[in-house]
Amino acid sequence: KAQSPCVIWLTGLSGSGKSSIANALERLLVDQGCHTMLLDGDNLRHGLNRDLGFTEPDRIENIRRIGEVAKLMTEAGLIVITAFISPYRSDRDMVRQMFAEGDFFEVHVATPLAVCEQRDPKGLYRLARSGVIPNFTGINSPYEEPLQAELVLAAGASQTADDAMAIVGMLRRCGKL
Ligand code: GGZ
Repeated sequence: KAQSPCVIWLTGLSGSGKSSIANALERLLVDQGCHTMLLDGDNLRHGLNRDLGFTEPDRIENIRRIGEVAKLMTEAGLIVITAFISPYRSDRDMVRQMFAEGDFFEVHVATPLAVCEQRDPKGLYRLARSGVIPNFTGINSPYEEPLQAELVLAAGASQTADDAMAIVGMLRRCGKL
């Protein structure tokens, strides 16, 4: 059976593992012959969205544009994977509304703040704590946890590969693969 276009929307704190999971998932899908597109900060915030920062209105606009790009790409037949903090519930719900029922999969990468801050791969939490970075998610800017995510990847407990496999399993159960 051919793939059905859909969006796998990863949400979670900085350092939660979204990008690693997104990359591992894309690899698994491509290995099965799927046509995919991965949207993340590297290809969106440096280009289309480079005029946007991290204030509330800018994050809202960031997510709105990403939703529109994801919509175009699913219309082209792709499986779209996104990896953005997307901290506001209303923005994630707004994007969800752009897609047909069952075509939007919200995946909460639920690694706790303490674990993300302990990892601090780019030293951003340290800078946020010391007041150098304003509006840093989890420190002095909110993260609104999903209430009804299609999948919750619990607490930084499992390996990236397992998390990616769990998403593939969900897509299979839902008839997308
Ligand atoms: C959160 C920030 C901030 C602030 C820079 N708050 O770990 P990273 O570095 O690679 O991922 C974070 C990324 C978040 O961008 P998003 O487009 O995903 O955010 S949102 O969905 O909220 O619009 C982090 C870096 O940008 N970064 N400043 N103040 N993350």
